Amino acid sequence: MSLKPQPVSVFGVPTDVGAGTRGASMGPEALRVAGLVEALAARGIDVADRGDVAGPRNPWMPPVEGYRHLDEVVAWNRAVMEMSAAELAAGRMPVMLGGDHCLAMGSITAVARHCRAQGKRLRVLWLDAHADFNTSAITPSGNVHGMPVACLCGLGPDALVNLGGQGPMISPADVRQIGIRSVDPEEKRLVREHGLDIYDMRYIDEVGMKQVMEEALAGLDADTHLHVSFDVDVLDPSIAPGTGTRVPGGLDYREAQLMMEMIADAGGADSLDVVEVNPALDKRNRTARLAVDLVESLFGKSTLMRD
Ligand code: 5AB
Ligand code: MN
Ligand code: MN
Ligand code: MN
Repeated sequence: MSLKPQPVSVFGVPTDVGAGTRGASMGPEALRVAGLVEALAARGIDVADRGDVAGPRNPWMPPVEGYRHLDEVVAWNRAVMEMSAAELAAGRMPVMLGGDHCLAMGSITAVARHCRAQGKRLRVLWLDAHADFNTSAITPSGNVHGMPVACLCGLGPDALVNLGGQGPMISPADVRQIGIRSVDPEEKRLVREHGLDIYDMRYIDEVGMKQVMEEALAGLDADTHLHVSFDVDVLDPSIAPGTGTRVPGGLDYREAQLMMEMIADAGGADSLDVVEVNPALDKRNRTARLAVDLVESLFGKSTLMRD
């Protein structure tokens, strides 16, 4: 399959209301400064920068009944959902620049509704060190960026599960998680119970990224919408220090690049999140620059003479 020549709309979501460390709110600007929009334009892609969506400030309060900042999380996700839905309806590929990973609830809710309306199948690639499958009952932190996959699968508060109408929006069978290496004890039980398909770091070590991606992308066809949710903490902290929840033992540069290249080879993504870039923790915008480099690979940049 060759890359779909679809136009792209980039938008920023400058908030960290779902995170436990402040600073991911500066992620969109860091990604722009690293040249994300220009890099796509240089590949001949029709790309528009829609600017940033707006939402409430981070009140920086402790969790209430297992959630931190639930009202603010809902407000930001509604804005993300509306922007993503408008771009999908216009036939454009939404690229959401976070912001923390709670925002994937808004983007994926929009994508799931779009798929339903178009009779398409959905495949979500969740690239992350974490499974993000906590609930208010089991979360060790109350931070909603640790809960988006569970909420999308129907395990969460009504305001998030039914953000785009009657949820659940997706099923665990739609999701492939890659790069996982930090799952909380109760979260582990829950991902097993719901049968999430997890390609953890040990599996990547054992069989290699090539086989992992062949398995994660198996069964895609022209009627499948591919959503990629790229949490930069999937990368090893030695190459991507600018993120709030660093876990050692992540993807090295070449593994990450191959992962993105193989997505491009499979036809590319139809929607994308780039989240959890935290410039306050970064060194000279290194993490944002690496994210841009990898997004270029996702859009078909090849290391050899293949493009
Ligand atoms: B991220 C943790 N599991 O729930 C929790 O960065 C971390 O979007 C969540 O993957 C990390 O607080 C959320 C300990
Ligand atoms: Mn995440
Ligand atoms: Mn993560
Ligand atoms: Mn994080």
